[in-house]
Amino acid sequence: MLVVTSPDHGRHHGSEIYNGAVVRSFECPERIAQVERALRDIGFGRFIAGKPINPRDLLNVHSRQYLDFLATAYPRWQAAGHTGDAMAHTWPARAVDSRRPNGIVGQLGFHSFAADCAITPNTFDVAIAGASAAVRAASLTRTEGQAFAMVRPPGHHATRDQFGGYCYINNSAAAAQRLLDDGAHRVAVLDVDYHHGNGTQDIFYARSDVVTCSIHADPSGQFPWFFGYAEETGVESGEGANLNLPLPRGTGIAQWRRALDTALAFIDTAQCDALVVALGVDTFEHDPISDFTLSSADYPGIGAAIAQLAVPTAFVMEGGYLTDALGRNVAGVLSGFEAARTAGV
Ligand code: Q9C
Ligand code: ZN
Repeated sequence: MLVVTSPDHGRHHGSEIYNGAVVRSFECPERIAQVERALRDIGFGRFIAGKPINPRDLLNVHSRQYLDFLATAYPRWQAAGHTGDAMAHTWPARAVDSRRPNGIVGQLGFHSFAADCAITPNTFDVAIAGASAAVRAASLTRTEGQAFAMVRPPGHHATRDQFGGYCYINNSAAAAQRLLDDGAHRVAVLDVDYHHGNGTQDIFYARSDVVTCSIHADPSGQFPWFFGYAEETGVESGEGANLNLPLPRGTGIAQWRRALDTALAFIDTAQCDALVVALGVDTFEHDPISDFTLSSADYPGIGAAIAQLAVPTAFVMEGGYLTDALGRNVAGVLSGFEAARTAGV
């Protein structure tokens, strides 16, 4: 499988609020270093770097105002006399039609929804490079059949105009849109990260040309808290094109696999001719911020099941925070997928 990299990802490492203190984020450069090591150890894939992105690929999934904000947020933060990472501390809570303030601190709140997601001097460049790799992976599925975007920061929580949950640019959404622009009739995004893919849901919520499906922890007890319920099914022409499969605390592989079967049947029925897998492995039993109980031995079977859809498939790296196991679990999904594809089953 082709592995598309974002070589300078290590230039971004944000901070987050955790247990009442500001700490270095769980979403750290070592994550991708581990994935790369695990893939190289088993001789998996051919590595190529992402290419600079066409701005169109970003404007399809994010507003221009948001992209301009992200691009200038750090220098504005500094110019306003602040130091350290740019973080919001006030949000337009429950005010749907909030005005957009002028000041940098107010705009940080306006364009974000969580205090786990800081902007560092290089955050914008690194996030764009990740999206570039995801879009390139999507394009290459036309000739390759499948590809993996080995990127960070992740993207599935980023909405059209808000960052949060360690995500700034929605890499999976940009990949899905690229597949459409390359000629796919309908694209599915299957989100297997432990957390609900609220950003991807948001971006495609009123559309039927991208079908979104997320398997995740019940948001009544877990981030992103305000999205991810089963009754969120889409609006307008997107009605019925979003499927949420929330699962209880402690979910293990048997229950998780039943949800995957439901998801795969949903995608199959929608007659999608290309697939993006938002690949988080924070479903792992020892993940430090999650509570599902999947084991490393479970991941190859997940990849093999996804291969049954038999459509061009772009995997895009999302979450997974037990760094030591991340490589093994990601390699498990990808090699399970590839083995099933090669066997043609
Ligand atoms: N400090 C992804 O997996 N906030 N994002 C963390 C613990 C939410 C996870 C709270 C975690 C977001 C892509
Ligand atoms: Zn996650």
